[in-house]
Amino acid sequence: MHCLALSIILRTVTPIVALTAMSTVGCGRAASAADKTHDAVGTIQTIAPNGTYAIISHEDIPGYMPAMTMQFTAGTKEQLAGFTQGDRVAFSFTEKFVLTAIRKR
Ligand SMILES: [Cu+2]
Repeated sequence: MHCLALSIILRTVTPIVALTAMSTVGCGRAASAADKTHDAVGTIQTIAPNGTYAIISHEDIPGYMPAMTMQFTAGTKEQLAGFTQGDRVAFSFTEKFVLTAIRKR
């Protein structure tokens, strides 16, 4: 009886502890330059056949980059599924040019 109750409590508490630990780590790193993201708007020129990157012509990003055509790495394997050449997109990316978000506009 006690073991069952403890097991239920542990199952309930563990994900919360894990989430708290993750958000604590996230907060500690939030100020680092490597985690900084930028927002941009552009047009997709190419999607890699394996979905690992996109070449996007982006508009001027004030204070960061002038308009140019460049490669962005997909953040996940699924991220660029459903996008194709010519799509107008709004997207965010890290200082290493990894996409953190992308949507059609
Ligand atoms: Cu650029």
